[in-house]
Amino acid sequence: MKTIYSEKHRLRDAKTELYGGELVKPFERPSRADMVIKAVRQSNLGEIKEPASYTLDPVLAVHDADFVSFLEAAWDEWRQVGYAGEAMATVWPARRMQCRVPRFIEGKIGYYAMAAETTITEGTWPAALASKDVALTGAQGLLAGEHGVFSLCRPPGHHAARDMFGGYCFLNNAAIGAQYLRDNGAERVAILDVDFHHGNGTQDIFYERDDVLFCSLHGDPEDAFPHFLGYADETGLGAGMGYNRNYPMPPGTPFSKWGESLSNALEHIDGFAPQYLVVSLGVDTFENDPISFFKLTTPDYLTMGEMIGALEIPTLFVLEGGYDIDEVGINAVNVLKGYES
Ligand code: OKP
Ligand code: ZN
Repeated sequence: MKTIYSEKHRLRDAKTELYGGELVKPFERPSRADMVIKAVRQSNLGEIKEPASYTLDPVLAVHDADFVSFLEAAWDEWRQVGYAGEAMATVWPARRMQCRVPRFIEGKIGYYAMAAETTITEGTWPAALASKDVALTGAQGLLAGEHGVFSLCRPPGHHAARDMFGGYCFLNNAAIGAQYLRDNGAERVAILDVDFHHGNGTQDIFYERDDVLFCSLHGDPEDAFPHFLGYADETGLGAGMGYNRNYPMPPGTPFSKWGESLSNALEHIDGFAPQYLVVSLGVDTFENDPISFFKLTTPDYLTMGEMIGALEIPTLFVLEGGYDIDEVGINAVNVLKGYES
């Protein structure tokens, strides 16, 4: 399997994340991708390719234009105010307040943020652009007939909604890739999100559509980020009714239980008969992940890959989370190895 990878991920190198009331070094840091590409090399998974460059058109196919313009300009606008720190949201259009985009950057960033932990910094926008190129180049590989491609995206994307960033995400790489497949001939595309966190952004983008099936396995929003989406009763709206499936699971969930949800999701995906599958591949379900609460082990990721591979659908794997720096590479590559076996 080919891996698409860009060194430009390094441009996303925030100094701060708001965590537990403190500003800490971000969990989502460049060394994550270093560990994943190292594991790809050591396992001889296959060729490693630079992404091609794409215009904003495939981005604007899933994100609102005003949101994209905001992301592009946010750091400059923040810097012009003279603030010493990284750009961070501190105020939101909460219940019964006006949902308008204010002029001043402090208001604007609050309008477009879904959480406060994720700062916008100098290289964030170019890194996000490169990350979507990695996803799109992977999608192009599927269109060219490849059976599986790994898009080693960083920053991740699945929390990014049509008009919101946060949860370490800016542009929704998996959604951009899935939409690109749709726009280039595929009638039906399924997205399977195995990251520990609910893919609220991806759900948001496709919620009213029946051409893109979204299935997400994740920590119960009662207990886990993003807390305000990801319940089992969110099944889609309008034409999209029945095309969204959430599998929330409790703290301590081991693979024996998690795998039952996966089997169920895979059955539905199989019944949908998509031309392509996009997997939002987060490995923060790992037992030692510092910010999550499932109990998957390193060999479980091989089994996960085998189960996905049994569907025999051309699959684009898009990297999402995974914060145990020492194991993120081996766990992610195990899924790909399992898929190929
Ligand atoms: C991004 B991805 C935990 C706080 C969680 C944000 C997590 C973003 C995860 N107490 N903060 O889905 O891996
Ligand atoms: Zn996650």
